[in-house]
Amino acid sequence: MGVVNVTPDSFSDGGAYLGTGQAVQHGLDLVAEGADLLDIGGESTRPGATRPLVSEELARVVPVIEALAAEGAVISVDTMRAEVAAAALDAGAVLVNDVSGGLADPGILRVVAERGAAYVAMHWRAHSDVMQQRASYDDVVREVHDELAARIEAALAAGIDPERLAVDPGLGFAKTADHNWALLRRLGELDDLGFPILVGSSRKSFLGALLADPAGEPRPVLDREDANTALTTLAGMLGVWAVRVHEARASVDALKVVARWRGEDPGSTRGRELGPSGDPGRVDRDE
Ligand code: PMM
Repeated sequence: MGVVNVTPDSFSDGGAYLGTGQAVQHGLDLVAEGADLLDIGGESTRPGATRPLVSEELARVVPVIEALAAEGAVISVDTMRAEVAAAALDAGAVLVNDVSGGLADPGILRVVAERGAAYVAMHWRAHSDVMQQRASYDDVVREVHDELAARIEAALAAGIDPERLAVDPGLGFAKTADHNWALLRRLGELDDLGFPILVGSSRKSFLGALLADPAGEPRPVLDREDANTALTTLAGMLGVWAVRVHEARASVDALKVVARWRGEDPGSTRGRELGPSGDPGRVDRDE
């Protein structure tokens, strides 16, 4: 999943692709690098961020989704709002990536269900301006597991197709670096939720801290790519469904290595798809 942030303030690429034309070109570049899915977002969720107006978010994402869908790209919309999700699905998106897992705007679950769209429920506790005050856990992996289980229940109760649902531990959202590492180390404990897992570690500050210079200065965001590729490899080996990344090529290469190492077809990094509505189950695109 390649990230296209159409925002002025995302932490790693804020403002870089704010114009529709720039965002569309960036999306096409990600597809050319091998991204299977493009995640278009119009709201920054960096720690401390305040929210855009609904009208601003719509104006950012809808034209980009329309243009990229017209080019044949598979589109996900990164939004917590039912109204934006509906407009994005109308514009050609097929998946709603909701970092709040339905907590910010419960109406989003019904929108996804009614349209038969796919849905990613991420672990989340609060909006970005206050989320780090909620980064307190006795056992982060158990609590993320149980809180995701509750979001799965809500999504299914709203009528979302279980074959079109994935979950995400939400690295960096109400989590410290230690919490993120615990979740990555014990990612397998989320398997019993029974849904495909998406992981988004790309460029996040826990990697900057890991790679800090001797004076303790975090590694700049654009220089965290190699470490992220290492995480893509580990995530691939753990069998995650998708990784959410800002640059696709290195992660696609890493997943090809994992596939070959497993004895699978390295020509494809695509595993289970959250299949189109009506499919009996998750399908393998390359079968
Ligand atoms: N991280 C960000 C935004 N959206 N969505 C999912 N499912 N998982 C994530 O980890 C996630 C996300 C924040 O990163 P960005 O500002 O670089 O897009």
